[in-house]
This record gives sequence, structure tokens and C-alpha cells, in this order.
Amino acid sequence: MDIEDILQRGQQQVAKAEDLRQLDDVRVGFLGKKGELTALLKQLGTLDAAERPKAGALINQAKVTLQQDIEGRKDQLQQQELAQTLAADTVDVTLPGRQPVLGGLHPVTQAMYRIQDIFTGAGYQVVAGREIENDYYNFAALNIPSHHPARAMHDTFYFSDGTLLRTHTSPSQVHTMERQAPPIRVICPGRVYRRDSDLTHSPMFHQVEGLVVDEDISFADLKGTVTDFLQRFFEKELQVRFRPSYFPFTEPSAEVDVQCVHCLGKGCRVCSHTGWLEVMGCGLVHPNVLNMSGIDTEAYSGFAFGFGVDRLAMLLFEVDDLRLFFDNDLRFLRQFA
Ligand code: 2U9
Repeated sequence: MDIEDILQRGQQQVAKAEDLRQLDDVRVGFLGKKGELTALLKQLGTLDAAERPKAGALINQAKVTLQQDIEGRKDQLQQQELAQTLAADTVDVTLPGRQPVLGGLHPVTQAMYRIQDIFTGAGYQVVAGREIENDYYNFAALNIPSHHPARAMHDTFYFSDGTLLRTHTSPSQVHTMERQAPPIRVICPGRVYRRDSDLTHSPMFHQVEGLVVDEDISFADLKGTVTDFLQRFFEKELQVRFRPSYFPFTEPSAEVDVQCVHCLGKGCRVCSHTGWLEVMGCGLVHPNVLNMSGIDTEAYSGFAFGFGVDRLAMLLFEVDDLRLFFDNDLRFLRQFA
């Protein structure tokens, strides 16, 4: 057996190994269980007892030498691979970064915030209330007795336990009057629900209602508040007119028209060539409503108003189809970001 020969071949192969895998193959070929040097050790037994120690020492020495060569080459190859990876995976730090996709507020939310800013700026409190109410708060407390035609008008969603989805945010004002003594200045924004769905109606829509209860509140206070609000909302000195109307919860009641925001009164498609847009309802709070919530009508009076936020948002942003607000089509929504 020629140890020197085997060692030399091993060292040559180690030097020639071009990657870690090849190097490991060489290791297995010489030092593995069936490797050449391992085989030599196994043959020791066939030698004369006198020669054995010397031969064993030589073989072991060869093993150690080859092992050291392998470790050295391994270091080299690892360095080489790292250098290659670093060269290939260069990052161009001067490239422009990827822009994160930024969301935006939904136009109805933007309109909501605009409304809340105007009223909180005038000293009003914002009361969110709840969407599930009962017959008393949604109807009876608002002077709408059972079998009153206004109930049918509201097309209510009922639950089996007698609760219902509020058809307006008015219940929040009733809760407020029960909780708090005058002076009261609140707006109640939120979702309301009616069994109604067509081009201009959605089964869920957004309302803001306002309530003021204090000493000596008159229709003049209501007119001033509503006019000021609409002019601030549309950022234009629009004319506002009040037409007599009827609601069970207010007396007297009025519907409010604003000069067309699109044509400024000349007449156009938006205002059906009338020059006016109907935007809200209002009135002095009916004494029955105040009394039911424990407010002394000898000492106090109040006004209330209500409007649909989706409709105001349509007019503000010149959107001509209500359903666009609820489709969540990003091509539409991005225009308001
Ligand atoms: C209390 C007392 C009175 C709220 C009012 C209106 C008139 C009104 C409609 C406008 C369009 C609802 O969104 S809409 O369909 N609202 O016309 N709302 S007065 O009156 C109240 C509310 C609460 C305790």
C-alpha cells in the first residue's frame, strides 16, 4: 500500500474541488466509511505485528493532513461563494423606492367630518347613539303613536325580539334629553336603515340630526342655524328658503331648499330646472316630545333638524348616482383621496 500516493491524490483532488459539494465528495472518497484511507486502516490487521504501529501512525498522519487540507479549501470556497453572491446580488440604492399605497377617506366620511367640524365649532356636542333601538325610542317618544302612517313611511327593519334598526338618528336625541338637562346642543350622526332600495334610496344611509333645547329658542334661531350651516358646508353664500311641511315630532315644521349648488339658481339638470334643491327638514320640537323626555315646556323650547349626509355629499362632490358611494370601486374612490 502506498500511503504517500493516496495522500497526494487526495490533496490534488481537494485543490481541484470547485465547490463545497465536490469538496465533500472528495472527503467521503478518502476519509468516509468506505474511503481509501479508512480502507487502509482496516487492512492493518493483515500486516506483521511489528509493522503495524508504524503503518498505523503513517495512515493517521495522512488522515490528519488531508483533513486539514479539506478545512483550508473549505474556507477558501466559502469566501469565494460569498464574494460571488455579493457581486451578483448588488442592490442599487439609488433606485426610487416603491411607494406605499395610501388609503383615503370615503367621500361620505369626508362630508361627515365637515358637518361635525361646523357644528362642534358652534359649540355642539356629538352623540353617536346606537343602531339597534326599540319602538319607544324610534317612534313613540317622537310623537309617532302605533298605527300612525309615518311608521309605514319609515319601512322599518324589525328583529324578532321587538327591537329594530333605527330609521333615523332621533332616538339618540331622546336619550340625550333623558340624560341631560337643558341647555342641550347636540348633533347625532350615524347610519340609519329603511326597507327602501332604488336609484336614489339605499337600505342603509347616513343622517345627521341636530337638537337644541334652551330658554327662548325660536324659529328665528333655527333659520339662522340652518342657513349658516348650509353656507359653510357648500362654502358659498347660497340662498336658503323654508317651506311649510309636516313631521309628527316638530311643530311648526319646514322643509329646507338651498339655491342649486350647480347652477346657482339658473336652472339645470341637478335641480330639475327649478333653481332649488331640497336638502333637509326641520322645525320647533313638538311639546309632546319634550314632555315625554321630562323637559319642562313652560321653561324650555327647542328646534331640531335632520338631513341625509349621502345626499349632501353627492351635491358637494357633484356625484350623480347614489350607488357609487356603496359600490367601493377604487376607480371612483381614488378621486377623493
Ligand atoms: C327629536 C325631536 C325632533 C329631527 C328632524 C327632520 C325634520 C327631517 C329627514 C331629512 C331627510 C330625514 O334623512 S331624511 O330622510 N329629516 O326632515 N328631522 S326634524 O327632528 C327631531 C329629532 C329628534 C327628539
